[in-house]
Amino acid sequence: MFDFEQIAKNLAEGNQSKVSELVQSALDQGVSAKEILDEGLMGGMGIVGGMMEREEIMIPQVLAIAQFMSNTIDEKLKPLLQETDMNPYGTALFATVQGDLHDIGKNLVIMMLEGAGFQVIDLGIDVPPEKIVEAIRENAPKMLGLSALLTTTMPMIKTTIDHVKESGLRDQIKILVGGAPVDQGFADEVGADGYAPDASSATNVAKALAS
Ligand code: B1M
Repeated sequence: MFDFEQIAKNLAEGNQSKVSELVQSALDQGVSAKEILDEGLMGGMGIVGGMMEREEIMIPQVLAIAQFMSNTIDEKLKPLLQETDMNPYGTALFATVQGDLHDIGKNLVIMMLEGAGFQVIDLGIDVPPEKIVEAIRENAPKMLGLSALLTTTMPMIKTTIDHVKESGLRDQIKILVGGAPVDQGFADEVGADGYAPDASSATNVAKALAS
C-alpha cells in the first residue's frame, strides 16, 4: 500500500522535488494516476485549504503550490488519466465564473473531457456572463461548463445561466455545473442540465448530455 500521506504532506509543505520523486515512485510501483491524484495531490490541497482557513499560509505560497500541482498533473498524470477512445462529442465551452480565480479543478475536468473526445474551448477564469454569451454565439458549442469554488461566486453561476436564457440561446446548449461548494440541489435550483462532483464523473455526465 503506497503511503499517499507523504505526497499530501510534502505538497502542503511546498517540497516540490520530494513530491515529484514520490509521484514518480508511485507510478513506478504501478499505483494508478487516479489514486495518486485523489489520495495524494487532492489530499495535499485539503491540507492547504485547512491552513488557509487558519491563516497559517500566505496566498503567494498557496499559488505556488497550486501551480506546482497543475504542472505535476500535466507532466506526469495527464497521459494516464485521459481515455484512449477518441469519440467526438462536439465542442464544449468552459469557464470559471466572474469573480472566481480558481482553475485547477476546471482544468482537470477539461483535460478528462478532451481525453474522452470533446473539443474544449477554455475561456479561463473570472469570466463575465456577457463574454460567455458572446462565445456561445461565435462557437455554437453543444455544452457549457461552469465552475465556481467560492460560496460567494456560486450565485454567479445562476446569473450566467440567466444571461444565456435572456440571450435566447438556452435551448441550443446543455449546461454542466461543478466546483467544491456546488451540489445537485443547487444545480437543479439554477436550472443547469447536469452536475458532477469530480472530474471523472464530469466526463460521464458530459457524455450523457452530449449524446
Ligand atoms: Co482559494 N479558497 N481562495 N485559492 N483555495 C478555497 C476554495 C477555500 C475552500 C480554502 C479555505 O479557506 N478552506 C476557500 C473558499 C471558502 C468558501 O467560499 N466557502 C478559499 C478562499 C477563501 C480564497 C480567497 C478568498 C482567499 C483570500 O484571498 N483571502 C481567494 C479568492 C480568490 C478569488 O477566486 N476571487 C482564494 C485564492 C486562491 C488562490 C488563487 C491562491 C488559489 C487558486 C489557484 C488556482 O486555482 N489556479 C487557491 C486555492 C489553490 C485553494 C484551495 C486550497 C485548493 C483548490 C483546488 O485547486 N483544489 C481551496 C481549498 C480546497 O479546495 N481544499 C481553496 C483542487 C481541485 C482539483 O479541486 O477545485 O474542488 P476542485 O475541483 C474538483 C471538483 O470541485 C470538480 O472537479 C474537480 C476535480 O475533481 N469541479 C467540477 C470543479 N469544477 C468543476 C466543473 C464541472 C464539474 C466538476 O463542470 C463544469
